[in-house]
Amino acid sequence: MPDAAPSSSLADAIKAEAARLGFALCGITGAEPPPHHRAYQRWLAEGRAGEMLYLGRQEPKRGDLSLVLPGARSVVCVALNYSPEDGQPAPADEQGRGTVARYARFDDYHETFWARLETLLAFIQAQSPGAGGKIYCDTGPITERDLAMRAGLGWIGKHTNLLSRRLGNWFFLGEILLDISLPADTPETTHCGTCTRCLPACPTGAITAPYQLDARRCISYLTIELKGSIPEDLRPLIGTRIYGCDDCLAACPWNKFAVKSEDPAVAPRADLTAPDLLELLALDGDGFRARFKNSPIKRTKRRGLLRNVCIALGNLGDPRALPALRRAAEHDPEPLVREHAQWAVARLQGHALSASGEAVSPSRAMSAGVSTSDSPSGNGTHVSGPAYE
Ligand code: B12
Ligand code: SF4
Ligand code: SF4
Repeated sequence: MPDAAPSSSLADAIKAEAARLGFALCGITGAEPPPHHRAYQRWLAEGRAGEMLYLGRQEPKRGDLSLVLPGARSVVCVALNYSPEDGQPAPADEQGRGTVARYARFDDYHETFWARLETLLAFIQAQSPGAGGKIYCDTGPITERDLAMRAGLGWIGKHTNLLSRRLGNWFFLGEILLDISLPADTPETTHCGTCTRCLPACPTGAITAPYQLDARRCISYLTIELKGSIPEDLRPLIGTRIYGCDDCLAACPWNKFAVKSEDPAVAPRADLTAPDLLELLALDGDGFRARFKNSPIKRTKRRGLLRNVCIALGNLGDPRALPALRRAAEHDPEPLVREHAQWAVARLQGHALSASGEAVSPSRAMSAGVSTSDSPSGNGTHVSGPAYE
């Protein structure tokens, strides 16, 4: 697009349209490289991205937005609030239920979000004919939190997520890259102060220092992004979390300003909020596809979710899960599921023995071939957090 003076009336109109579309926040920044690109490069070089190899492939584009959209000039950043009513994470359930991160308790947000961003881009193009634009939300080669902070939406907290004085930290980010100039908003400054609550709240110690996340230890990575076997030393720390994790976010005191979202697109689905673990373990391929058709959980495929379910059942310590776990350990068609079911069986047997006064590690119980009663009267130890080891 030819040079033109940035139009503040267009910027105001975009923000009004974003609000009409249900975005809780909207701000604008220039298309210069994101401020923490060096930190991103270091993070990659240290191997902290684990198996998320796409993050390395995206590096050049993330550092130069004109490789994403030739002539990129501005970025419109928006936030979609998904704050639930209660302000607390769902408690780990004592009746054999798994914990799903809040953002995955409703239909896949990517589709809703994408459709609204398309409407917003069409609005911009109607106001500014010929403007080129590209939409992103989560999947693209841009560093969303960095850009959103520069657009004034909030600041990157020590847990590495963006938080806002108006919303706390329960919101998604989305962007429209544009090849037209728009007046930039004032970047937000950090307001974490001396607070460090999110660091010890992490069950696996994944936040290794303020603003530093080792994704390889993050339960969100382990339960969603990692395709293979979950490292054994981390399994007990995962508790009953079967898809994502919210602990560092839930610890943040700024959530007292969170406003419950009334958006029907993010209304929690009862069947996704605390699913029954044995019911999930019984799903075959068709059952999995039918149940998670519109849910973000389909991302893990059946094998990934059942892997997580086995870990949760092992951690719950209820021996009533043993028959189903033994069946999975022997007969599940997926080697990944069989391996995690074997781990869970061994762990439950270890629980049962230690409850009877004998200290036995799951691996010793496994190698000794120790068996235990499947009786529902078994006094299963309920385990649900980092303190249970
Ligand atoms: C890869 C990824 C992950 C990975 C890695 C997470 C991470 N922190 O990077 C995993 C799978 C672990 C993950 C988990 C989650 N994710 Co995620 N994820 C992404 C993705 C695709 C890329 C993130 C990225 O670039 N990481 C690179 C590394 C280097 O980033 P970093 O560790 O945060 O380091 C940066 C900062 O710390 C900063 N920095 C360094 N030093 C300093 C110093 C100061 C003072 C400051 C201010 C900043 C700063 O610079 C670094 C480079 O930018 C983005 C979407 C996108 N394209 O941006 C979504 C995104 C970040 N994820 C999101 C969400 C919701 C989550 C979860 C909450 C989901 C869940 N409940 O399970 C968790 C939160 C875990 C956590 N504590 O971060 C949202 C966050 C929304 C928000 N309000 O911030 C995003 C933006 C998706 C979206 N469009 O909404 N995610
Ligand atoms: S999402 Fe969970 S595991 Fe990941 S950094 Fe936050 S508290 Fe730790
Ligand atoms: S818990 Fe404290 S340190 Fe962590 S992000 Fe929130 S305000 Fe910042």
